[in-house]
Amino acid sequence: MPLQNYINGKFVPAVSGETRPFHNPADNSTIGEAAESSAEDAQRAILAARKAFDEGPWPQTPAGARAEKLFKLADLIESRAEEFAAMDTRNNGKPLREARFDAADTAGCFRYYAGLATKPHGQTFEVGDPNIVCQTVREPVGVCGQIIPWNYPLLMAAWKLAPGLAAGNCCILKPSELTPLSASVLFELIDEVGFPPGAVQMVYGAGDPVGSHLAESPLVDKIAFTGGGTTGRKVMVAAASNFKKISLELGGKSPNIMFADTDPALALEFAMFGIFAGQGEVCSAGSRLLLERPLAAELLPRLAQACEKIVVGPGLEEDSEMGPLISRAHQKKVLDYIQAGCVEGAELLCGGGAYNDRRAAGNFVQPTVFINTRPEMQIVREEIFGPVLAVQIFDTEEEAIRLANDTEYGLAGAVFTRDGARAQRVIRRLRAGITWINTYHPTFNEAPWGGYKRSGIGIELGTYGYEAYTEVKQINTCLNPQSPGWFKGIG
Ligand code: TXE
Repeated sequence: MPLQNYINGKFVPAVSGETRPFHNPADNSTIGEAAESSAEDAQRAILAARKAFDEGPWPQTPAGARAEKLFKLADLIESRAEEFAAMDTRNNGKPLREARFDAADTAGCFRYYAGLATKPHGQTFEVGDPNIVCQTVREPVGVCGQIIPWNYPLLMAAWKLAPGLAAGNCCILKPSELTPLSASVLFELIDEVGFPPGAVQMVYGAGDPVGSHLAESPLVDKIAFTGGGTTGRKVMVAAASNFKKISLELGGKSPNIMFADTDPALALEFAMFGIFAGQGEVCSAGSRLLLERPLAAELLPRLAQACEKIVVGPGLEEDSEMGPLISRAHQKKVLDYIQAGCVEGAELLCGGGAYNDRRAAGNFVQPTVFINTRPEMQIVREEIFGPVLAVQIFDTEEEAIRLANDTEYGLAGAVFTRDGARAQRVIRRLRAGITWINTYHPTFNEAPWGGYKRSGIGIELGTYGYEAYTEVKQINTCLNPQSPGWFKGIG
């Protein structure tokens, strides 16, 4: 049976009855169909969410009771983690070991926000009038539309739903039309936990009309979006209609900076892990490798050899270290970028194409490294979102910082060096929101995640991510009510 929407506490097909097939990127076989919704389906979800928020009971449910449901959901996810991992691998392509990590992280995300729901959130303020107690409380924003991409189908659902629900919002999730699979089981578990109808819903379908309807609707109070910049801009423009609260998590072209005193073995592993984890389809990927010249001489020949040894294959095969890209169209886009790099005069250190063997049926691209790049090249400036690394060489700390910041993006970045003071100096001058010293990629539910510059607006995860799903209300209480004596003719 085609995967169904979850609206007002029930699994339902699209009003039109239409469906859309989805695929396994390792061989492009069709593995199922999901509801192909229209604006009407989205509208039904919005109306149910509006009622659930305006009339309750979810926003009024005590934080402890909300937390209990999210803890239970986390337990259920954990108990089916292996199944979730296999689903994301089949539908997204990533190796099983990565999908297993995502499943564990998803449970952890629900658990973290369940815990946070019951922690103190308000403040009191010392104000100029001794008769006034001035305090703030945090309240849910309202109906939240949550639009997610295909690179972390399950985990991105958690990043959106967990803080949204913990704070008492009514959430409508729109998964990517390319990766609907794991969300269907997530919503089976949500149904099993039993949230009030309309508190948490899901609508499958295309960005336009489903995502665009959520972004435009005056009945939606907040839109949270993760995806590409072009779509992000459309979402922001649509959201301006009723001044929705927005959060946008967009792309990146993040620098992985390595000074010459870095242990070459460590440098090699993290250069590769930074870009090839998740096939490079990771917003925070270290897609630019900035090497201090003496390290480059030693590292690059080793990097070329090591890339050839990466086991590229179907994610469901346990020994696969890198899987296929999400779709034929995306594979073509990445191969076109590689072509553009060659035309612009960059040199391929390794990789550069697809495969002619059994992998030809899937969307595989070889781990690819470009050297002899120039800062103005497309492959250095634009997000490729695939296994393509651009190497840039620097001679001084100042030059490293300049090259690192010479990008429209500002999501992530790393610096590798044994000089602790230099590491701090460089990282502080990096115009990016998520940074690492002597490592790359570790991401924590507890810590804020968000980009500078064109990489987005707002912050997810951590306490910041919870606050982003709340409004702040100021409450002033007078301890000694008396006439203000303002209008002389009264009384
Ligand atoms: O993403 P889209 P695409 C980047 C990456 C990639 C590029 C394009 O560079 O190559 O974006 O990817 C929904 N109104 N990232 O086209 O379109 C869509 O259905 C509302 C980085 O696949 O951004 C999906 O659910 N919603 C990124 C979601 O937006 C719309 C992850 C994301 O799809 C919509 C993915 C509309 N008009 C891609 N049109 C990251 N930051 O991690 C589409 N959508």
